[in-house]
Amino acid sequence: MSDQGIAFNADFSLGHRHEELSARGWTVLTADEFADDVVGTLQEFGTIIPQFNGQTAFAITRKPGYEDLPYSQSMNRIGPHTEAPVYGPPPRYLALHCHHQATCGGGHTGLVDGYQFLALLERTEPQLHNWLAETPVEFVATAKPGEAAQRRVKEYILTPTEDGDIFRFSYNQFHYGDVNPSKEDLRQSLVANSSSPLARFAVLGEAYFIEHSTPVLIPDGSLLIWDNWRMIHARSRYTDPARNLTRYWLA
Ligand SMILES: O=C(O)CCC(=O)C(=O)O
Ligand SMILES: [Fe+2]
Repeated sequence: MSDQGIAFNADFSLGHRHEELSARGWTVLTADEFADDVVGTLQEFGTIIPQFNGQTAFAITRKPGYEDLPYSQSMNRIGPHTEAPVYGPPPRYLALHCHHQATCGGGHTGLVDGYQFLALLERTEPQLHNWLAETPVEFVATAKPGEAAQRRVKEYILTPTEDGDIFRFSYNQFHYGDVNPSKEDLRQSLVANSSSPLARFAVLGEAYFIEHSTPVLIPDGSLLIWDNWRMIHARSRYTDPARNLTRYWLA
């Protein structure tokens, strides 16, 4: 290896990003920190795994057919959620590589700490917290809105594992009974006018997200990585059709 190669590796050490990810639950790598090697860089954080469609890289950009749906390939708002709660386990980390960020004032990826939300519930809503600890919740995911194939799982909102606690939350699931709801599912909310503990949990989670989340507008070329067992994320509505990101799931 040439001296230049050694200097290159030293300059591009990502130790501080690993630290930020574990301390805060999310980090942003600037383009110069990973020098175009997205896959090689992500492999420092985990193993890249297939998503709902079997692909390891998924385009988050506007596609026709989803105009009325809270779906990643629409320009609509997506409510607070953890990714792929129907997986056992869900992807440990999520990454979004931004090719072109929305320039319309929307399109923020919001993040908030789900463990902190649960800790607050334990203090302020002990009965609800107990209910969550004792009651598994069903999660359903249609791979793509309107398709027949579905995954389902019954899991606790917080599942302890040897590798860490897995937190699950899905606005779409709690309101519409599916992580990727269809237009029919959207006609009625299961949370509005419901007094069930799960509906209360959903409302409190949304309120916590609104009050405490950090909106991130990923700069062009940068890579946002977060801990999907810990953080709740969401997306604000946007109108710039050129917004274009690639999503990765890491085990
Ligand atoms: O578009 C975004 O910023 C994130 C969308 C989202 O939640 C996802 O793709 O999982
Ligand atoms: Fe998501």
